[in-house]
Amino acid sequence: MPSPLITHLYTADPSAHVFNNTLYIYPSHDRETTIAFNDNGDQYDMTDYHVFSMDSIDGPVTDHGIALSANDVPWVSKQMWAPDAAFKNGKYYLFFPARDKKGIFRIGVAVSTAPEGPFVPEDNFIKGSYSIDPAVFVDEDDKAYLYFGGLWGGQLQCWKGGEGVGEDGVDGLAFDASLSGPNEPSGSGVKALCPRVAQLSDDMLSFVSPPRDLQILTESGEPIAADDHERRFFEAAWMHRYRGKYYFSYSTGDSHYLVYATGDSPFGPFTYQGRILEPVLGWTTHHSIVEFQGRWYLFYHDCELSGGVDHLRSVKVREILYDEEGKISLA
Ligand code: FUB
Repeated sequence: MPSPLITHLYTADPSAHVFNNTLYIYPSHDRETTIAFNDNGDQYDMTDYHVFSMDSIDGPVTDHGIALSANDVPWVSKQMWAPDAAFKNGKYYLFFPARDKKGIFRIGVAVSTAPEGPFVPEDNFIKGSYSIDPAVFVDEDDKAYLYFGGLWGGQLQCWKGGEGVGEDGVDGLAFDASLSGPNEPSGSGVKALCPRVAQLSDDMLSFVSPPRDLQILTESGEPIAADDHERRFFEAAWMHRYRGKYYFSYSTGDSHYLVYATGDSPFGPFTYQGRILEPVLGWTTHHSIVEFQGRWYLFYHDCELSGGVDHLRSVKVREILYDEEGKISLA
């Protein structure tokens, strides 16, 4: 079994990117808490982000220290969850979810001139943003997209049809706090909730248009069903491109798989392809996929270092391979 890459802190939800020939990891920073485990994820009570880097996949990992703290973000109340980062316009952008002062998960952005930060946050969250686990993807034509969403504690199921832009600032959706926790749609013939995608403005600070559903279909072209817990989207969106195809990967949550789907456009639709990683030790599973020095890697986390404590996770890495049809397997 691979060893944790970082042992002096607990780290989770690793978003890995290569900037200036160096591999940077943007993870959550897990911390000890007395909050009991619950299905709302209250035990994931993080307050800051560190950025890490590696010059080679087997080399030492450098901790660049605190890159952003909740105390520095005016709109945040608590729970700085899984972040991601991107480079565009000569700047580095850190996207992060957290609860706002009303307890609603939103997505914020912070900017730096260096990949390791420190990052300076915008005063408010991205207008029209909601839920968790932002993954930012800058395509070859330099257009940038934000993928996001998470069920249960991630509140995706709390956003239901509304008219116009509601008081919570989300176009066509209204927030229903009574649906927090494990209240996703269920029942035969019901479609699973979709992850969301929005194109980002050139300055990376706002959505070009309201987020839309990212369709994930079965091989026969049907939307994945809500009760198909081994394949339906739960959280941990990630987008990468391989040989001209778009790969959307994600966690199935309560069935604990990392799976992927492929498509021909960053907006989808995507067709389910299979599993990348079987369940790890711990409830959550979350990852990123990146090419570094000519090989492809899966960054993920498990709870081996903490002896199985769900909210104390550690980042690990494994090489992945593609076959001739572009199917992913672990090396
Ligand atoms: O780290 C907190 C949450 O746990 C993340 O946002 C989810 O993806 C899960 O890993």
